[in-house]
Amino acid sequence: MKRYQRLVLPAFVLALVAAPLSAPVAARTDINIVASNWKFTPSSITVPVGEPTTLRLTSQEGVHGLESDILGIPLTTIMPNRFVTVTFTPKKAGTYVVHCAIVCGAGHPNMALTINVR
Ligand SMILES: [Cu+2]
Repeated sequence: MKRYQRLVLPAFVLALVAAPLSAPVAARTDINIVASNWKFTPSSITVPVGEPTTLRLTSQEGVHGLESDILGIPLTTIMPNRFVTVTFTPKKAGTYVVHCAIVCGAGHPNMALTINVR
């Protein structure tokens, strides 16, 4: 065995062994949501309890919003043709109907995102 092989091989084995130890403990859930007049697409999502979820939100038309004290989602304004992200960690399993947080027109009262926490 040449000298460099004796050095490289142990380093390679060490990297394989060490990699799982440095991997993140919990995988983060990322979900894309598109708002329009007057719905969220998708209208229903499922997220894990006790783990962070990041929503990546944009609007196709109109200014909309998302906010939920119980789920830990701060008021997030969703602007047309912009992307905004919000990360939250739901504490309790259940089905939460989160209404649009910004008055956006005739369909506003019925505009909601259902978040299933499992
Ligand atoms: Cu609205």
